[in-house]
Amino acid sequence: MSLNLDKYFIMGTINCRRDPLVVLEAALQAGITMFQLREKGENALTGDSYVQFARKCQSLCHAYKVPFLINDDVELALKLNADGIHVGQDDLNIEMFRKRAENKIIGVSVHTMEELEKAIANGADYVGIGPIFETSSKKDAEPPAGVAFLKKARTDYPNVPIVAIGGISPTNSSIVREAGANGVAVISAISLSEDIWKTVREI
Ligand code: 3NM
Repeated sequence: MSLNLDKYFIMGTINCRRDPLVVLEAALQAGITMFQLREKGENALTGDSYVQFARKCQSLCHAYKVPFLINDDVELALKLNADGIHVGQDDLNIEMFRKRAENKIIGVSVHTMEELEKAIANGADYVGIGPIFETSSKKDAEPPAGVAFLKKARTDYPNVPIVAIGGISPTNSSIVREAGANGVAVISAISLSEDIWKTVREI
């Protein structure tokens, strides 16, 4: 699956007010280029219902030829033959996943230049940089960092695929794109949008 970070939608059931599968299909129809299932937090699905929901998300993504990634859960990603994983600062996960799934996409969240360098050296296909702006979708998010680190990362690593995350919306997406991000990753801008078509077009 090819990597296109342009409009990267991340979602779990708790991020939606409407049926999450309806939200996902609307986002796919509107042109998202990547999808990450991030089933986390209070009241998140677990066990069989989690796996079944993941399978449904995967088949929707497949129908629209959009890569389907899973957050953190290496075992589920391998079991479902997902297109990739996104992980935090967990080198073990990267190594294990790469060994068992050579051609899959691996994304890693980074917050410092050392983490970025290490992620790339370990074989990450892209890095996520955030939170750029204030976010209420991640309880343990660090304070908003603005675009300074993003700009530096882009200057020092002109060819590393970078997706920016955290509080990104149609009104500020151009700021992060201009700062050097290849694309924007969003949860709430799409999952809570009243007009998903318009939001996806605008980010
Ligand atoms: N990771 P929203 S911020 C999942 O900084 C996630 O690594 C972040 O949600 C990071 O688009 C974040 O609703 C939440 O702000 C993004």
